Amino acid sequence: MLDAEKGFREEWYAQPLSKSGPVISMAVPSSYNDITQDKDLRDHIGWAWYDRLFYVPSRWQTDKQRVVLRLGSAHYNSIIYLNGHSLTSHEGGHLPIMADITTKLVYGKENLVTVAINNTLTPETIPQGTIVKHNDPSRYPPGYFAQSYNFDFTNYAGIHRPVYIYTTPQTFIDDILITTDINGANGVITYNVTHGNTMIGPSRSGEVGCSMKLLDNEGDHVTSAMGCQGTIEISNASLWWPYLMSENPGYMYTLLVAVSDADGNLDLYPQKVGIRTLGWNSTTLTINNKPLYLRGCGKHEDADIRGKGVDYALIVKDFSLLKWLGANSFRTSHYPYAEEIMDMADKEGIMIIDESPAVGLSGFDEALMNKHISVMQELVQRDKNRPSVIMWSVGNEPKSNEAAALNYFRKVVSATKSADPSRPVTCVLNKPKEKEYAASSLDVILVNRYYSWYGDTGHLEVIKMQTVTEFSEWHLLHNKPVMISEYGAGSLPGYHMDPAWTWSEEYQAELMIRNFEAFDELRSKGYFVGEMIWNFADFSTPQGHTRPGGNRKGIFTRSRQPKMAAHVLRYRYHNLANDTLTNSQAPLCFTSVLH
Ligand code: BDP
Repeated sequence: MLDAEKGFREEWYAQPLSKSGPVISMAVPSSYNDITQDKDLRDHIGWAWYDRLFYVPSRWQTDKQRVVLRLGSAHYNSIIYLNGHSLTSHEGGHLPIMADITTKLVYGKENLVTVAINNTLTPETIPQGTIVKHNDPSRYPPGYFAQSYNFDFTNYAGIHRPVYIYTTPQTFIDDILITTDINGANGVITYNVTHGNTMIGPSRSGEVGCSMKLLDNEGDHVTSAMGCQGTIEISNASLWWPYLMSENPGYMYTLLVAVSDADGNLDLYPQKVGIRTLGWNSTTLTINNKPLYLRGCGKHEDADIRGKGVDYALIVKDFSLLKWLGANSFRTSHYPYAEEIMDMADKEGIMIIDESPAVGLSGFDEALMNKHISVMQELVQRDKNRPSVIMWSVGNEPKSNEAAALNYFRKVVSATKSADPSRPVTCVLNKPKEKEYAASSLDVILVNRYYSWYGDTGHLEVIKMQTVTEFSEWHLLHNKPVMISEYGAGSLPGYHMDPAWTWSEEYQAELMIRNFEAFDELRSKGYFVGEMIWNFADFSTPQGHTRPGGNRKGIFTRSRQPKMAAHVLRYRYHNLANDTLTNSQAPLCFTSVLH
């Protein structure tokens, strides 16, 4: 029988793991599931242990450096030890874990970091899951259990994002909050820098001062300012525009923040700043006062071998494909993505609907709500300064037909708005609008609909009618902008059937074209603000008889090769971009989609 607590009881963290038993090599960052030939490791439920010895120079101590350990994310529940002592713990994957380790290090020697990670999901975790215990001894071995969960992607586990140890001076920049505005042709940057001080060594510090230097995207000096809070106005500012809405999308200044004290400590942080405004009302979303139409994809962090591990080549490839498609946006379905991905989005001018890991929630009690609010606060804290983030999504497809969802979503949305009043807040819905309790709290209504796939399968001819009716009614009911956040069909690359038949490339492509007819009619009504195909690429799911090798609704294969659907979408997105440009009088930079 499995002894889940063995590692804690035997204090595996007290020495390198290899002293407690056999270890295997593991890549960081990566999910551990698909790295080896071992089925038990792929399907593992429970604790996994990582460790690493690392050398710390004594210079860091003589220079009185503050030292920080930062994990980009680890999934799901992590306990971190340093040199055999408990350091910190974190619940939830997809968001960073940080700890000041200055006084816990041994300088000029090797140090040991140990991380215990548990991927078990329960009704109290976000996302939720259930451990199903099978007690029938005639059918299952003793103690047999399985993990089940209500979402359609593999619950990959491990240290998914880079781990850093970095230093700062003992007086350091703790946080920077940037907001931006436009005043005629001028850009306005408001900043608020908070700083901290470690108590190592006697400090004569007294006064701490902040100074700012603003550089343009070539690194040339624009202006300077003093003070930890302030406003900078830039004449004839270059604004942050989305891809295909300007000749120069993703324009960012660098605010070089300097914090110094009387001891001569100087901490510098180059904060990227994209100047843009967002607006929303009952029909429209705007960026820099121009109406927005989102042409995008739902995505996943997903690849073979690596699972959800950060992979730089894949990030660049995905952005290259998004731009090839003419997409201007994606949703980080169904959890916050790596900061490396968000950096690319800022730089390339790809707009993001930034989603929390709250996928498929039900239950809606107070404990879950408080946890959900903390996750939203962590997410806002991480991504608040990113120009690419144009909307927060508190979750995907909650069971919001449960009456308790009303109060629950009011509070989660309102807490998100207090954390960041500058962006609209949504939640991706799929319940019938007649009995739905989250929508009334949202700024923009996002709905997933799979006409002619999960319902009326094979009847592509009903898509237009059903989609137009559905989305018009959502708008009528709530008087808010609406968009389709998921639609699509599975297809097996190379499988062709004409007339179209389910799972063929033709069916997927035709389903999209029928949807486009509906979207165009809805757009002409003036409140339909975007469309996002499900999904950018095929992705891994739990094994199941409706998931041949995973979810096959990708317009690209898992290895990022286009299916017929990708060409169809490319044609539409570039045409839409061209339309938007003409309508908004923005400079034309249409890329031909003809081969
Ligand atoms: C939607 C979910 C998404 C699934 C998709 C599907 O939001 O996670 O992968 O359905 O069934 O309901 O393909």
